[in-house]
Amino acid sequence: RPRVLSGIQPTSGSFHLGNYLGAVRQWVSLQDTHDAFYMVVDLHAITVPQDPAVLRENTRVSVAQLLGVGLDPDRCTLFVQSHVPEHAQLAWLMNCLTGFGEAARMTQFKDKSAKQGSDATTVGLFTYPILQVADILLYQAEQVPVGEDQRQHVELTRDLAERFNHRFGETFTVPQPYILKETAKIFDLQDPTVKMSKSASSPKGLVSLLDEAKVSAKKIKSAVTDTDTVIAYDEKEKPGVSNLLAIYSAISGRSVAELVEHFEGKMYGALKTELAEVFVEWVTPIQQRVNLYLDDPAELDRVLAKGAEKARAVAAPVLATAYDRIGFLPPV
Ligand code: AQP
Repeated sequence: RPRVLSGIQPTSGSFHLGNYLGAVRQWVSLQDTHDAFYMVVDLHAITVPQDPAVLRENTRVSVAQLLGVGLDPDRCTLFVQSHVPEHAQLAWLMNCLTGFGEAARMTQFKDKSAKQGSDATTVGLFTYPILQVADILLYQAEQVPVGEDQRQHVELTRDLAERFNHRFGETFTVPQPYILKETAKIFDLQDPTVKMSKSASSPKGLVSLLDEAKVSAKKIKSAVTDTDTVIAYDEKEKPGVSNLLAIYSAISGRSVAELVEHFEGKMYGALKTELAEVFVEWVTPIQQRVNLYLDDPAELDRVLAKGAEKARAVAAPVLATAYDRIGFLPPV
């Protein structure tokens, strides 16, 4: 079975629809066909300030959500990044192989640091794509299921794997991004030209999985569309309507073409109302399952202990090989 690896930040507690449709949904289906490693990336979360108690709580909520949407610890390896110290260790090696200019070209860093201003931007935020490189290479992952915004980081991973292999001998698998075209980028409901993101300027465009379903339904019903009236898929001319169709299609399993036919002759209001209903029906049982996991902290601990053990069994020998290849004296 080919190996996949991916991670998600525990920064806001609830995942949003972009996280789910762009990445996590694929994680669930890949469990059956791939040797899958998934983690909650708490090391990445501290690249921006975190309240310790909130971070701890959000990490548990993130794990519960991953289980609630269908990850099965018997069919995948689910763990918390800081439980596997090899991530930070391999990241140092990768830092030392990365050019400063190369890191400075990462568009996510440029966007986020521009929003924060240079005094609030940490060196951790600057090097976080390199930690991500280590995350992926530690598991010799062949594919990395992510949203479009992460493509550049997977490219960096490929470059660094090749650089390491070239300088020190064949060591790392060079991974491929696994990005599904239909849900590669889910857009903000209020501004369908920018990606749905938890750091959006207005919360109205963001649909969070754990928000009260009524609140999300209201946001869907007030999504921005356009002045035309025809329900059709056209990302350029009709970004708002196309985004709603992509979300509807992914949640319901019905193709966009089928939905366009279904809505023929109907107004935008019909699409929004129906999608709001479909969303509430879909998210309610997920929220119930998440709550069940949150009510059983002992079970969450068991899942994470087992996950960390399985992850370390793969990561430790890979790190040891990299240490050896780079010329570190073996510990005596
Ligand atoms: N809008 C999106 N469409 C498709 N995929 C998306 N992802 C994020 N937004 C979209 C994918 O979700 C996975 C987890 O990303 P993350 O850990 O970076 O999550 P986040 O910090 O919650 O993402 P945001 O909202 O995009 O964060 P900020 O506001 O910090 O920029 C990744 O695979 C990502 O591609």
